[in-house]
Amino acid sequence: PVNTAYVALGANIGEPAATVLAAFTALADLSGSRVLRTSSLYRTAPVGLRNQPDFINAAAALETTLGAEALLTALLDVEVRFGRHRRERNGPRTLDLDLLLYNDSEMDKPHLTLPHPRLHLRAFVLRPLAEIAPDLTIPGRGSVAAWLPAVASQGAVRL
Ligand code: PH2
Ligand code: MG
Ligand code: MG
Repeated sequence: PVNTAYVALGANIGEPAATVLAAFTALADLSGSRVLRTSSLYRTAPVGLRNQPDFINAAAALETTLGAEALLTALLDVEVRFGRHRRERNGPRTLDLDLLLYNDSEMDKPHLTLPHPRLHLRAFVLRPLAEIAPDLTIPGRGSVAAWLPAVASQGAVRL
């Protein structure tokens, strides 16, 4: 069976823009998967831990035969290949790949919550997601478009 998944990409160490572009290719190379759409890159102010470099964020839509858990494992493996070391929560990272949505799954497991619990509150996720899927509905939360005004004051510059 073919599934649709949305992934958020983020980076703020090294060469973040080049990293995010290379990560699009890494997503296309995942087994049983193809990339349907990729967003522009966005420069965004750090949310959470503020004393760190701006981020480059983007989003991608995938079609995949991987299950949600297998896809998550594959995403974490890509992060490691791009040199990710987990230090402080919300701290700087060479590459962060977050599984936002998987079909219309709603689940809450220790390592995987779907939809991503904060996706509708963050411009750095919503803006790129709205670019590639303006009509998307976030299960349990309503349309992506409806949440955009709520994050309008957060800095996110499309590059
Ligand atoms: N990721 C975080 C915490 N804060 N801020 C921005 N602008 N972009 C991110 O990708 C980001 C963040 C945790 O993953
Ligand atoms: Mg993450
Ligand atoms: Mg994240």
